[in-house]
Amino acid sequence: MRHTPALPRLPPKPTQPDAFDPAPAVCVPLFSGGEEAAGGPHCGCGAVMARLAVAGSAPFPSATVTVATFPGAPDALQQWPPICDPCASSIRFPARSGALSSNTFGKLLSVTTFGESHGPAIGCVVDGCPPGLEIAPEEFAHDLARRATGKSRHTSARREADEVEILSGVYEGKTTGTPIALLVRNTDARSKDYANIAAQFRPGHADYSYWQKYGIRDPRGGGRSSARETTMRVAAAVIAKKWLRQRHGVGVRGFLAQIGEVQPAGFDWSAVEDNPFFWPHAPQLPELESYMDALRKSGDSVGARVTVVADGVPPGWGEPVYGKLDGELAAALMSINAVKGVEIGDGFAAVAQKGTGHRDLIAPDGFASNHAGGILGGISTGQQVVASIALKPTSSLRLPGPTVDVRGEPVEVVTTGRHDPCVGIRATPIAEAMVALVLMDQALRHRAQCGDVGEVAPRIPSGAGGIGESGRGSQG
Ligand code: EPS
Repeated sequence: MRHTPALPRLPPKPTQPDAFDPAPAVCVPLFSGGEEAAGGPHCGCGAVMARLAVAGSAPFPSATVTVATFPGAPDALQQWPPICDPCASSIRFPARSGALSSNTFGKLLSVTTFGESHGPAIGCVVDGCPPGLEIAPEEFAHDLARRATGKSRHTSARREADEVEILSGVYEGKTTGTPIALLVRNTDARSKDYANIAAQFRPGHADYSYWQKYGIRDPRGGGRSSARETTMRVAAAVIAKKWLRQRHGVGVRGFLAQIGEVQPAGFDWSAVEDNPFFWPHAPQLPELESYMDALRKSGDSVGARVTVVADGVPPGWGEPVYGKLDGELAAALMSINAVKGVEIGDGFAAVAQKGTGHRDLIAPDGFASNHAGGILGGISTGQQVVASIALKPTSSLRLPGPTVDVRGEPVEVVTTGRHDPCVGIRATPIAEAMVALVLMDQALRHRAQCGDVGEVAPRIPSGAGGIGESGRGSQG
């Protein structure tokens, strides 16, 4: 994808000082979220205290800086703008990575989701997508259907249309570089299913922790904690997947790597999209069907493991030390409902390995294995990026169990309604989505900082150890 500006460039205008134009003399220490300054100079340039107040919420935050009145601050510095250059930059981008209530993630590509399971709609704003990417409402249908409920008897029976409306950021079929707002209306919520448990806490569910945190919650379908929210992650990632494919030849795909005790007995990528489980070994499907049928009849639920693989990621994506590619993948994947563990490459198996076994030997014709999951030092190596997640069993069960109500009184809870006996079955497209969004953000950040570096060493081919290349999803 290449975006060509339609008009010739105009000659540059003389630079105008803007509202934040800094006076270079002094520095103001900054504290996000309106906290009081704790003391100490910000950059050793003779600072005065200040307060940074972030108003509004991402993706439309605004920031104001006020010089605090405290003993010793020179009078001349009580008025705006006494600020030095390094601090000015942090004022200009104050809330980008620090949206206060954490409904936004990503830096250069940021995604904000909103909405509850039984509200009128859910939606997202994707900000930072480069202009000129062709995108049409129909392109969202495929991945949203892969994630949707009601597609087989093994998932929730709720039937949502999951139709994406593009509200902004796209003109004549192309992204304009402005925020892309996507909306999906909720059409099949059945809130009466939740009437009996509105004042109770389901064991193993977010009911209790939301209540303690906010003192209020929308109990209908779990409100904001519902997996319904993941619809918008998948929708946002349709944009990221397309950009990654067109711009870098990167493909992101996943599969169900374990359900309960059952593991794939073979591996074939072409089998994955042909069954409702995203299972990579077709001969096991009858066994899985019976397993799930028995589980559903029993009223219980089960956990699962999903693995996501990104092919074609070039070396160099990821920012040490606090923006490591693996660190951001872990955070993004961990933010998916029910996820309790994330592994990159061999993950926790590395605990029992020796260095000689774990290191991925390098030769000019390629890496000999991929225990690292395609990331070293937080930066991609050019091998497959491999991440796996562990999902807990669904906590909404029709089998009774003891709990307490909002007054702390003991009660027995029974959850009726249309729940997934294994949330992992629908998690493959969601995990792919989070990986794609992190990769696109990191790709844009790599271009922003290191776009001029180019390739300084011969690229080592991906080599052995790719998922699906050695018959069983082995990593060499
Ligand atoms: C969910 C409970 C069920 C699922 C829902 C996730 O919702 P409800 O009881 O409100 O029908 O259907 O999943 C979706 C609606 C979806 O689109 O993924 C939960 O508690 O997380």
